[in-house]
Formats: sequence, structure tokens, C-alpha cells
Amino acid sequence: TKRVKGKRISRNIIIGSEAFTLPKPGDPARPKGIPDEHTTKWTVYVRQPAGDPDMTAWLNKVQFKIFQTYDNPLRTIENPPFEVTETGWGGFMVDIRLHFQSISGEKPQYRHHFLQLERYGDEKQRAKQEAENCVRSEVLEVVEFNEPTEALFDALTSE
Ligand code: SLL
Repeated sequence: TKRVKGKRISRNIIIGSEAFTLPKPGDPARPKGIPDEHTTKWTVYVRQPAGDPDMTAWLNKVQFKIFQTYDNPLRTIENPPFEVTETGWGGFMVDIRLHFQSISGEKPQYRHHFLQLERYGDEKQRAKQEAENCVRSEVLEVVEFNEPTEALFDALTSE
């Protein structure tokens, strides 16, 4: 596969999580079928920043490796939204594997994200998290394609 010498293409992604406190066991508002010890509903995700070009031009699928006690802990998401939603009681490190479109000729890349369930930050931040019942933790990441294949270069520069 021919590569474009001396070129680099960078794309941004947001890796993050959101966590919501569930109604307690016995509360009629609590969704059914959730183990009693689960306190929190959470989502871990890979998103494109608002206004950025379509990430699926280069991103083929995302795998999220969640805590091993969950059913099928390696979750493979083939289409957007690239996210996993579950319930639980504790935070842990999520391993994230980014798989690129085959025209890129690129191997998968790894990232990780700590699933933050507890409120954090200063008093004002914690008050906001409590009021919204949402703890969000996000990082802006860069994916770089050094000397991209001609096919990837064409796909990303004609956007
Ligand atoms: C650890 N932080 O790393 C601790 C615990 C696991 C939390 C993290 C429920 C899992 C399930 C859940 O929230 N586990 O129901 O399978 O050891």
C-alpha cells in the first residue's frame, strides 16, 4: 500500500463517561432487573467533538474492555454511537481499542479511561454534579496517522 511521505493527519476524539445515581432498591422509580448492590448507571463512550468531520471515515469500530465480572466484558461496537451503558457499584479502568478502517493499513490503537462514578472537584462542581445527577469525566485525545496510506489521505482530505 502506498503511503504519503512527509504527511501527518490528526483527528480528535473525546473519550469519556457519564454516571447517574439510581433510585435505591424498593423505590418504584428504580428500573427492574438491576442487582440490589448496583448504585449507579453509567455510559463510557468515544465521540467526535461537535462540528468535526465524520469519524467513521477513519474509525471502523471500538472495543471497550470493562470489568471482568460483567457478562461478555469485551464489548465490540461496530457503529456510532460508540458507547457502552451498564449499571454497577464501583469505578474501574476501561481499556479501549480503536480499530481503523482497513484502507488506513493501521493497527489498532489502545487508550484507557477511568470510569469515574463518584462526584469530584470543588464544592461548586460537586453541587452541579449532584443537581444534575451526572458525573462526567472527559478527555480530548488525538489520533495521528503518520505517512497515511493514499486511500486514507484521499478519504480524509476530501471531507
Ligand atoms: C476494583 N474498583 O477495581 C474496584 C471494583 C468493579 C465494580 C470495580 C459490578 C460488576 C458486576 C461493579 O460495579 N463492579 O455486576 O458484574 O476492584
